[in-house]
Amino acid sequence: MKTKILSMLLLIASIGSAFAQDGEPGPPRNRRGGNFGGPIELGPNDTQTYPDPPADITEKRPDIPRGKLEIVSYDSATVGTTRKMNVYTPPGYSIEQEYPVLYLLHGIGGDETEWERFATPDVLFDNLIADGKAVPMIVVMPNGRAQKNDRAEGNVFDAAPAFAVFEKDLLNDVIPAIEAKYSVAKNRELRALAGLSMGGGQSLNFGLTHLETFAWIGAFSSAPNTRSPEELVPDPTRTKSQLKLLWLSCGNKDGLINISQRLQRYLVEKEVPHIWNVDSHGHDPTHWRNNLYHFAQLLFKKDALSQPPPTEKNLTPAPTESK
Ligand code: FER
Repeated sequence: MKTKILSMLLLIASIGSAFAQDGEPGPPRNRRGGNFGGPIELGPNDTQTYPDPPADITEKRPDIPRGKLEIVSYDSATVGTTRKMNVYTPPGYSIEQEYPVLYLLHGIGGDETEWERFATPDVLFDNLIADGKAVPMIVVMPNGRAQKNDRAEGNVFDAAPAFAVFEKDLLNDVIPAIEAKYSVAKNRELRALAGLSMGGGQSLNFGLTHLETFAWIGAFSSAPNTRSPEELVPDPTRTKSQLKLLWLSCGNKDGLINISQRLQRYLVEKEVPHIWNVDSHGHDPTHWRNNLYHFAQLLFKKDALSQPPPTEKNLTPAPTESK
């Protein structure tokens, strides 16, 4: 019961922090009926394939090596301003090695700090790396609203076009800035792109049409900015041969699930391997955190798409409230 109330409060707080940045408390103006999108219709394959992880995956452990989180500025020729991104370097980061990179994109109400507020990826990755569950990688959290004023202000939906412009900023400005500053691998097999909601749509739109740049793609609760499956995967055979991992997920209480379902159905029809995880969450940070946790463990590993999902048994069970 206590956990239920706590998670309800967290959900309310997260929606508030995602959308109440124009000084008006509560959900954004054009949010319909307390949930985005239309009615939710679940099919037989819309099931949870990866279990909810334990509650402590983002708990700071005092006894393990820590990575570093820093705000980095870069000059964006696309936008014509100096922009900011949040960058995680793993524990023991050294220029003697070349690291793979995950570019991680936020939602419509967020900015370069949103993932940190929602899921503390630095703690999540420190824990996964300490347990040998994820390979050391750099995680770049840029600002996906590619316009001069890139703060999440006013009606956040007005900036939707700037989320499309970000394709250029990412490819021409963000990636070169990261590759100039950090010791990173510069090939597609060691570059991943993932995001939540608007950032999920961006990851599909930019990733699937730039497989020469990204081989690993993750999209959690993708928003209506997601292009049609035919545009994203015009040549299924080619997509199939280039993708190392395509992770699609959505909560079964998320009114945007039809966006992910449309692509997922198409991928099935065209026999493009992918992971489809429909858990019991809504359009909320728990879904994003949990799916990042599982996605991160597959990244940059051999045969990621054919790894069997973990079962409840090989996960540490969440602590029970009372006996
Ligand atoms: C929409 C509903 C939701 C939309 C975008 C969103 C562009 C994005 C939500 C988010 O990023 O959380 O109609 O249109």
